[in-house]
Amino acid sequence: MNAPERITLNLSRFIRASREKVFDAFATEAGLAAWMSPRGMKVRSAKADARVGGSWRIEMQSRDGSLFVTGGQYRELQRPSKLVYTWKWEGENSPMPNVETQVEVSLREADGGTELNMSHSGFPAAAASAGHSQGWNSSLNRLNDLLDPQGSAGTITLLGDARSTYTRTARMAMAEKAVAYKLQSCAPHSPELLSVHPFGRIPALRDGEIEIWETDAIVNYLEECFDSGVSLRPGSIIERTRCAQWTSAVNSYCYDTMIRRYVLQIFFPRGEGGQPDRGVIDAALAEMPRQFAALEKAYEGRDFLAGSSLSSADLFLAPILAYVQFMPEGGQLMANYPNVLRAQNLIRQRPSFTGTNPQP
Ligand SMILES: N[C@@H](CCC(=O)N[C@@H](CS)C(=O)NCC(=O)O)C(=O)O
Repeated sequence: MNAPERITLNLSRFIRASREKVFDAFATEAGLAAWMSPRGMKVRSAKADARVGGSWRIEMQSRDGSLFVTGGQYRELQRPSKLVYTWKWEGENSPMPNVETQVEVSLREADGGTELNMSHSGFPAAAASAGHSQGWNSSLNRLNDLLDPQGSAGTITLLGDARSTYTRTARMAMAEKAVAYKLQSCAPHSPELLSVHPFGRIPALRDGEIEIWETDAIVNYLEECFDSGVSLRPGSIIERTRCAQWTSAVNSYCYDTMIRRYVLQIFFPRGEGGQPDRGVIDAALAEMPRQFAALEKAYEGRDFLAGSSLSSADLFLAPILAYVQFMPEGGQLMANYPNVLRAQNLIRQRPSFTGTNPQP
């Protein structure tokens, strides 16, 4: 009987650091401890006896405390150009029990940095290879954070437009969480954007090979992956649920009324002769008091929508209300809601808001 065919996963990436630094990140305990787990997990312990026949072992820990342990032996070490080592998961959370695979990493000098080519071979099934592809892509993003002078801006790009409220929400989330990124100017439905977002809306996020679209999903990704001590999802169940509730309400009701049928109707008129359609605007203005009344009540006795601290729900609303207040009729209407004004005046003082002004 033929042996079952094994699958090989091939990955490559450019890292803005010398080959020696990249090599050492794979072959020293301090190096491995600093990056060798997907985003959102940490390395609890790392061992590396970097000589041929020497062992390596890593304990990765997820946020809920679960441990994932892997290790193996170094088979070839040629600093700074090549490493070959075996890989075998251990313990109760092993995603691939009793299977030994092999990792081969080659490092080539390129464009002031290192081109890393990796092949991880010996997977018994496509699902196992796909799972490891996700894990490696995320871990290599962390390797990049560690070695690239730009940190996470070396892998994270937000595709969007600084004028878009949703783009601003994502940018505010990154500013609040101190996540470095690049903003790539991109229009809705442009080919570049459609290559990431099937519905062509902005923003979309690229983190290396990982692509995320829909703003709340982007916030979620940041929240799961970057533990800077700032959380945009409240800790208590009720407040976390309020955050989800207000995010949904702001997206489903306020954005449509306040931005799509009011602000955009004035900035990008679609009525007869390229004029704003007054009927559309008046209908939108007529719906706003109900929305402001709900917001006024939510802000009663507090400064944030979901409870006692800033949450992602506030980041969805603030860019919308900034536009509404800027418009003559919108500004007049908003003046009737002191709690809303107080909360907006507060959030507008945050560096995440001032630093993402579309017209700095
Ligand atoms: N549900 C999307 C909405 C994003 C969205 O509508 N963005 C606007 C710009 S602020 C857009 O792309 N508009 C283009 C269009 O509606 O076709 C999200 O949460 O990201």
